[in-house]
Amino acid sequence: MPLFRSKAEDKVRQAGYDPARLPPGQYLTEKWPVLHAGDVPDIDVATWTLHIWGEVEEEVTLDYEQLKALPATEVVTDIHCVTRWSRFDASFKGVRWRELAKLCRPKPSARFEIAHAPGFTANAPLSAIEDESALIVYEADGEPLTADHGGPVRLVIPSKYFWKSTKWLTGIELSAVDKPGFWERYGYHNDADFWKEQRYGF
Ligand SMILES: Nc1nc2c(c(=O)[nH]1)N[C@H]1C(S)=C(S)[C@@H](COP(=O)(O)O)O[C@H]1N2
Ligand SMILES: [Mo]
Repeated sequence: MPLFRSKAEDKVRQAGYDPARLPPGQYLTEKWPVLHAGDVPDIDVATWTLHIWGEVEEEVTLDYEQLKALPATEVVTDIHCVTRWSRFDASFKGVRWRELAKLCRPKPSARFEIAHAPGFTANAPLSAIEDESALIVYEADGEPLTADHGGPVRLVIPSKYFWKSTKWLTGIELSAVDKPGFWERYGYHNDADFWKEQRYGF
């Protein structure tokens, strides 16, 4: 076993976790790093909206109160950044895609979702946000999501490297065709499966 891996696994064991939870090439961090390109946008909860459009029967715009009025779900999950840090048992509260799908009614042609934020997009198959553990998040670790971590509202897609979890979420576009996002166009792997170490390239 490579030295990096055995040291990383030792740290996981010392923290009381099963090393099998650590994807290849990752190490455990106890803190929650803040990572993004550019500056933290100044978003006012009072005027923030989430717009859902594209391959839908009904275009939907929700404000923060309307989002919070939808059935909420809490998810405890591990998150894995392509820069190699992993954080275990992160807790998120928010709304499952299925609640938003009831409102926008995706067309059968909808196969991809493109999450939009100011100056940022990230794409994934629609199935990635249909996943039980994916959430449109407004609370983390029991507190309202801070601006640093993408507040007021971000996407969390635990099945992919964390760059697909768009912070400062303002829109979800459904598309029949895939549209590579900010990091994907920069050379990051389109699929971003951390078990397969799909970090860069197609
Ligand atoms: N809008 C936006 N969302 C983003 C990013 C970004 O640059 N802009 N960076 C991504 C990357 S690379 C990571 S690892 C996570 C980091 O989330 P965190 O700062 O809450 O740990 O946000 C993702 N979402
Ligand atoms: Mo990342």
